[in-house]
Amino acid sequence: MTTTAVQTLDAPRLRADFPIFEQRFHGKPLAFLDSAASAQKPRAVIDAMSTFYETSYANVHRGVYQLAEMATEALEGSRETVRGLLNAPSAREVIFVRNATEGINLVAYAWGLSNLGPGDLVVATELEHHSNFVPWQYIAGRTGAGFRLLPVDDEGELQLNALDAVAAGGTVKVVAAGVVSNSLGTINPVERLAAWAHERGAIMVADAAQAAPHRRVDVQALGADFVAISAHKMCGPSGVGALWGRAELLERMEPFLLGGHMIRAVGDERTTWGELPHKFEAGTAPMAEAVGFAAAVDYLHGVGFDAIERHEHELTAYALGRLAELPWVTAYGPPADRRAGIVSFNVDGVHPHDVAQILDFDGVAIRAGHHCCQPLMRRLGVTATNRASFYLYTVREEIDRLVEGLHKARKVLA
Ligand code: 7TS
Repeated sequence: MTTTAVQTLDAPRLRADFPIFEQRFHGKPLAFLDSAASAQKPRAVIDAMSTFYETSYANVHRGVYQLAEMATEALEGSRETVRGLLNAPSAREVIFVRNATEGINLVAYAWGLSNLGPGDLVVATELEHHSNFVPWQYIAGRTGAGFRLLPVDDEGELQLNALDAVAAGGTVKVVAAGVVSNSLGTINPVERLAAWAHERGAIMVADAAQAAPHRRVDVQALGADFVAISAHKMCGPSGVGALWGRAELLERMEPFLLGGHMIRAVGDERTTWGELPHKFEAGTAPMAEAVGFAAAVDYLHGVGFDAIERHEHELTAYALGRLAELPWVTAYGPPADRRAGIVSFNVDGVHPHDVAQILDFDGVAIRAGHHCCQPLMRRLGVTATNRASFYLYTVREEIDRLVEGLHKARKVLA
């Protein structure tokens, strides 16, 4: 007889790993419902970075002395950990960048400037975060290529049946889409978009910044050509992220940033580029940050991605259910079974910033604004929303405190 173990997680126990929860805000315990903006850090990540600074710190890929070799090993070991996280075929294809935004800019500049021109099209989506929208709009503009948007329906799900119409009249060269929407939590069918892109000879650029913290991101299963993530959204430090790209594309691309470390030989007239990944890693690497990133990945593996996904799904269903009890709240986005742990909503007659302010007095932290998705806000017919987002340390009681706060906000402000 075979049994399938159902992976679960114990959020109250995991909270003890995160020093931030020891602190009070306005005299209240912290209900941190803004992990989609950036996640909190477990002690394991903070300690890994401190230990690196205390025992193994020197600049990498330069020194011949033992300490420099230790630092280089730490950086390259971290790269291997990120490779494993993404199931990338080779660590050469994993480039450390500052964040997902920089990773996408790298592709837009280094691939886009050389490969786009008049008659070509870049197809992004109405759901995109500005990070996977503005670089493409800009590079399309600079190269004379067209920039088109795949629309969403009223629930914020991509309308794949509009793809061919969106692509009419041009040669699609780039399809740029997020794996999970940061505003609505929508989980996008990137595998299908990638197949559609490849049928047309286009590249697929997947923004996995909001997916990688919460679910397994397997670059080979996604079928994308480039995938960008940020460490800070997945319990890692700020200042580091990763771009995965197919080696055959990266090898043919011009560099993005230029300077130290990324060269093979510098002549007075002309310079040749180093091997992957170094060609795309100009300057001193984010060494301690990469070590923290790897510690975060190890931490998440320890908790288990299946357990994280299940936990968030339960919280999302619970939150949507609680919000549905409030006739004066409008929630946006698809049903709980088709989204990650993100809930966007508005309280009738109250500006989202005022709602967030009232909640803050009770120690409840949510985000209010356009969430770097102005095109999506226009599509939804709003200028801003409130957004609560959940992670492995979120407990139901925090959602109850959110709902209590909404009652209060309505009473005081509506
Ligand atoms: N892509 C998505 C889907 C995101 O959610 C974000 C950040 C980014 C890209 C950019 O990440 P960065 O690390 O390069 O800044 N999203 C948010 C958010 O939802 N609230 O604050 C930042």
